[in-house]
This record gives sequence, C-alpha cells and structure tokens, in this order.
Amino acid sequence: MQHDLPHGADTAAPPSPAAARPYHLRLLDSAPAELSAQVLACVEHGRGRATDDDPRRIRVETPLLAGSGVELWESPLPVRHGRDEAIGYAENGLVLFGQLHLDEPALADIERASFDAYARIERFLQQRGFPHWLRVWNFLSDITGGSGDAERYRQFTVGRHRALSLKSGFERELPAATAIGTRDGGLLIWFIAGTTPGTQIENPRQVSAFRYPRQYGPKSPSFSRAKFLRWQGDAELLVSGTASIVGHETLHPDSPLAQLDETLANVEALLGQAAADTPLQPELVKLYLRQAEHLPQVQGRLLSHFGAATPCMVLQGDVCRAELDVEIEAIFRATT
Ligand code: 3EB
Repeated sequence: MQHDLPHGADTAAPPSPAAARPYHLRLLDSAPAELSAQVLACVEHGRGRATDDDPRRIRVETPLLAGSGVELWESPLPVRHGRDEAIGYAENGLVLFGQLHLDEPALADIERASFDAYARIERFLQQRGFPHWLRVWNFLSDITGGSGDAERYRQFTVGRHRALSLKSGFERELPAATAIGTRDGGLLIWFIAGTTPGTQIENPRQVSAFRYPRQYGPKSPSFSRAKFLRWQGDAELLVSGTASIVGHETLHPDSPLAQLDETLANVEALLGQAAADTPLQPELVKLYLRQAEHLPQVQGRLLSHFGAATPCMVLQGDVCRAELDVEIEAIFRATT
C-alpha cells in the first residue's frame, strides 16, 4: 500500500502571516432575516425559506438532523458583495466566499457542466485577485446515480479534473473539499479562496485522492485531505470530507458505527500532520449521514469523541461511494 507524504513537508516554511484570521464563524438555529454589512456568507442547511436573493446566502439542500444548521461567516474587515454572471460572492480583501448553482437541466452533460463551472470559478478568482482555492463544497443530486464510468460523481470528477489540471502544479495546491449527494436536483459549488495559499495536508493512512487508482474512475478526485492556514496569532485546519477509507479501500461497509470509528481515526491522523504550535481544537464538526435512522448511535459516538463543548451538525447526505454511510468534515483551530 502506498502512503503519501504530506505535501506541506517538502515546501519551505511560510513567512509569518501578516493578517489576523479574516473571518469568524458563528452557528445559529435560523438565518437572519437580513444580512448585515460584515457578513461574508450565511450557509443555511436544510430547506430554508427563500427570504431574499442576497448573493451571500448559500442554501445547501442537506436536511438538518441535529445541531444548529446555519453557519454565519462574519468579517472584521469591510465586505464587498455582488454577482458576476452565475457567481455570487463576497470578499474582504483577504478571502473571497463564492457560490455557483446549476439546476438539474443544466447537468445533461455533467462532465461538461462541471468543467465549465470550475473553469468559470477559476477565471473569476484569477481576475479578482484571489487565486488560491482554500476550501470547496460540492453538492450534487443523485451523486451515485449511473453505473461504471457514467456514474454522476465520476463524471463530475472528470470535469473538475479537466478544469483544475490546467493550473500548473495543481496537485500541490488543491483545496480541501467535500462532495455530497443531495436529493433535490442540481449542483451547488460553494468555496473559499484567498490572496495567499494554505498548506496542503495529506493523510498517512490514506492514498491521496488525486492518486486513487483507475478503479474509482477515469480521472482522480482533485482535492487535498486538509488545508492548514496560518494567521497572526491563530492557525486552523480545514478538514475535507473524511470517510471510512484506508489506503484507497472502503472499510466496514455494513456498519455505520465502525465506519465512524475509522473516520475518526482518519481525522486524528490528519491532525497529527498539521504542524500547529498549540493543540488544534474543534471549532465545528459536520457529519453527513446517509440514513437518518442511524442518528442516535452516531450522535453518541460523536459526543464521546469530541465532547459536549464541540458544536456538531448532523446532516442527511449521500456519501459519494454507495457503500459508505458516514462522512465527517471539520474545522480545527489553534490559538497561538
Ligand atoms: C474520499 O475520501 C471520500 O470528490 O471532492 C470526500 C471529500 C470524498 C471530497 C471530492 C470526495 C470528495 O474519497 C469522498
């Protein structure tokens, strides 16, 4: 089995960061009726009421099973927001939050649509001066629909690969990512990009996704296992969607709880790769669960692992391998 070194390990230590963390994350039970001037993004999980068409409102269709379902990302710096054709965005000079949504009819050719969407976002980020993809979420309806290389997730993966591989050295600067299936139709891509790069982190227990063998599709998934960001007096680890995969193989297909334990071991392994000066503390843990009936068991395990002080959001979402029942993503912080 091949294990990959963290890519951060062969790059020079970054200079000490000039900027403080350019956002704060607050969790709410419901979205504010109006977004104030300092809001970068308001991410609402589950079917929210369409209150207004503010481009900073990001609606993710995954039903909320537990926890607070709204992420409010606020900026200590002035925010400018708007739309550029299909892209809604907000930026504060250091980071840009954006989204692009395609309805189901636009996905007749998913590979093509995904290529166009990623190429469009890439061009937009270059033009606006935020050339570094830090974190991206992909929500694709019926993600495991279709068989073999015609599977919707595989087609999406090919289109994304075609777009991102146009960047030089693209596999050394891939964003942390999530790809989850929804049941309402369409593709939502939302993302955070920066003026400065983060450090790509890989997991010693897993083959890097961008080096998965051919059996998982014609092109490999273009994401890193986590992104480590240093800010003044602060550092954070943005952990990608993480599942019960060791090497490149799915483990424990018949047991959501055993999958969760394997997933938690993967998250711990990633934490060990980030060179934080102080211990990383969980700021938000999100768990995607295929079947709501498994909620009680996985919630108990989450609580015993992370403790009651850690905000945990549980969402109904379909993991992109049909045998997988759970996936976790997280944000960890180390205050220096
Ligand atoms: C995996 O490790 C599980 O294609 O963007 C997790 C996170 C997964 C992101 C993606 C896929 C993606 O392969 C699936």
